[in-house]
Amino acid sequence: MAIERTFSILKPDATRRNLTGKINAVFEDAGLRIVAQKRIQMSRAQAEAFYGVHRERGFFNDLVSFMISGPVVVQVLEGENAVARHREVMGATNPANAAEGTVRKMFAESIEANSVHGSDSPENAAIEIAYFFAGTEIVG
Ligand code: RTP
Ligand code: MG
Repeated sequence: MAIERTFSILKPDATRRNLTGKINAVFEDAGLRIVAQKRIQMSRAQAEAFYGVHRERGFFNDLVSFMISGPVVVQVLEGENAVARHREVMGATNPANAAEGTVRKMFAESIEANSVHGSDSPENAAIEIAYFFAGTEIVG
């Protein structure tokens, strides 16, 4: 299995409740290594561009407002099959449907304030990583 990288966000509901360490412990226990990390306040323009694929969805404006409602932690995770492994431990988008032991089951407040983001394909992971990190900021 090839070593892969994925992009991860700890969302404002997670930073607000001081859960970044607990969530990252779940990722590390799942075999994912944090190879880049920074805490930022996203601008509205930055969040709108990041979620551009969802621009036509009814939840878009609320999602953008939520994502800029407080600091987030953006990070790059590395490991075997990292994209799929990360999504597996994040759990379903809606915490009501998330499996036991997943981050969203344990920590998410709602379908919107669901604590974490993870890339959905290796191709999107590369795009999302490049959106927030210079190559020199990633140390594997
Ligand atoms: P993510 O991109 O954050 O890792 O989550 P995902 O793939 O599981 O979900 P996606 O469909 O890409 O949606 C992105 C984020 O939008 C919010 N959302 N709200 N109110 C709603 O019906 C609704 N649906 C999605 C969530 O914060 C979701 O993570
Ligand atoms: Mg998604």
